[in-house]
Amino acid sequence: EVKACLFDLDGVIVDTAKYHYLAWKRLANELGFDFTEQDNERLKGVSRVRSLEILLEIGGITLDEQEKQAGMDRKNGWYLEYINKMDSSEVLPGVKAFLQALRDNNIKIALGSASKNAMIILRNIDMVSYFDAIVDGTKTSQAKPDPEVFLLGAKELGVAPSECVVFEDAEAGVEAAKRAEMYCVGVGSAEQLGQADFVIASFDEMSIDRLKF
Ligand code: B16
Ligand code: MG
Repeated sequence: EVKACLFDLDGVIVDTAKYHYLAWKRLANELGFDFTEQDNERLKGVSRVRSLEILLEIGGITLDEQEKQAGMDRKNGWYLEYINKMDSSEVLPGVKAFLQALRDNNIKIALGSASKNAMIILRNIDMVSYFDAIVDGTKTSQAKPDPEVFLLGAKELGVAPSECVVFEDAEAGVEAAKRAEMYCVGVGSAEQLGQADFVIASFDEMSIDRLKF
């Protein structure tokens, strides 16, 4: 029986990937190379440090620890400028209706995001109150595909992993959910999220009935 649903943030509840992209691109350009939207696919669901490492690999650049920290800080400053302008109009289609249906059916709700900026985003889109537990990048030490973020979510909700369903848009996140031994619904393309138990293109396709497997 499903007792809880755990949601990734970026790519599931909102599309902040476009803001991450613009901010990383600006850093890449400052460092003297280009960074395409296709390159950005590699950063989805990946931690901030790992994102920087991938970016530097693409540019063929090495930085020392201090320069890396400065680069991440600059990128995050630009990213914050974007997310501080977000409002509830950026919540992806069908998300609020599905979360409300979960609440009406007494199914618990948690956030399981790698982002250290998750609280700012949830406040700006006015969705903090939907969540019974919020696990984000400030609470975890292991990045996805490590299952830590989802296991911590289940623990905070007081439910067993086998009673949880995870919604994820990134391959690393789907892998994390499966390693946590949770049921996983992919959000996006079935080709890319083959490891998920089933895939929806958007929450307009999702309903409580589809949780009864
Ligand atoms: P921050 P999610 C992830 O969020 C993003 O998908 C990923 O691109 C980003 O690098 C990561 O958060 C860290 O974010 O720099 O804000 O701490 O998909 O796990 O909700
Ligand atoms: Mg994501």
